[in-house]
Amino acid sequence: MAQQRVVVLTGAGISAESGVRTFRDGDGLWEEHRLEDVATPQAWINDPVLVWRFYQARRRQLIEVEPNPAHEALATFADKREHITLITQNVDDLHERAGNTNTIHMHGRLKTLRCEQSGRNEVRMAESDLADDFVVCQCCATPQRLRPDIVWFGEMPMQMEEIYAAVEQADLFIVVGSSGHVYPAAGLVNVAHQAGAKTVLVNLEAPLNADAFDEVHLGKAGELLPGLLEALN
Ligand code: BV8
Repeated sequence: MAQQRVVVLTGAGISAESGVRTFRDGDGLWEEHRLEDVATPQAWINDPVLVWRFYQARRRQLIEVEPNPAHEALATFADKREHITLITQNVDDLHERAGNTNTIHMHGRLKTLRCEQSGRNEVRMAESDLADDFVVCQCCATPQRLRPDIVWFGEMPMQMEEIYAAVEQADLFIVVGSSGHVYPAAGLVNVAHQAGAKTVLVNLEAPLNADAFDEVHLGKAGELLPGLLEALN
């Protein structure tokens, strides 16, 4: 069991019990904003102030939230495994704060901002970086306005080669807290299944792609994940 290659993919549901809003639940982020207005490259061109304020509000919230028992259980589990890859669709830093290292943030991160001139990203979470005004880079002779270091709809997710390589080698593929709406993330369970992995889902409700999983555990990640991972050790 210890030699098993494990890949874990998390979504907004794993951070829900930390108080981070999900996207598609009742009080989700997409209830207030049309995704096209705040999470696409075109939105950033059309109304950078609206997009910037949407992300600045979520960046400021990072300071108020803490990892929950699901993040902690995952970090403890990963500590004991030799072959584990943690991929998250989330842009918060709760996996890192729970102790996970080298988490793959396939949809980017709220903590870092990206210079569109140089392509470099830098952590910018100082008080002065979190106001509603734009923030400029420190890497160009003429400071450039920084953009959120987020993968928007229509943009290529990060580290896809690494992600496919890990999923194709997996013996066990666990998804925690995702509605299975967004591709290519929602299709990774099929890649894992094709590669012969056992596929397990932990989610509050049955998501769109529930049928693709060998095992489905419905409930809160903070309540189910600790016991489930314990049983795997
Ligand atoms: C891509 C950053 C090409 C933003 C995000 C037209 C043009 C271009 C592309 C497309 C197109 N039409 C469709 C596409 C593909 C598109 C897509 O999938 N659209 C959907 C809406 C149909 N995908 C893309 O554009 C992607 N890029 O395709 O590029 C490409 C691809 C591959 C190779 C080469 C080129 C880019 C997608 C990334 C978009 N950016 N995030 C931001 O965060 O502001 S996606 C966004 O949704 C978040 O990152 C989030 O993580 C992600 C998925 O949502 P979930 O994590 O699942 O969250 P959700 O709220 O939906 O669900 C929460 C779940 O948790 C629920 O099921 C709930 O029951 C459960 N839950 C709640 N509480 C708990 C719980 N579970 C357990 N415990 C609890 N306590």
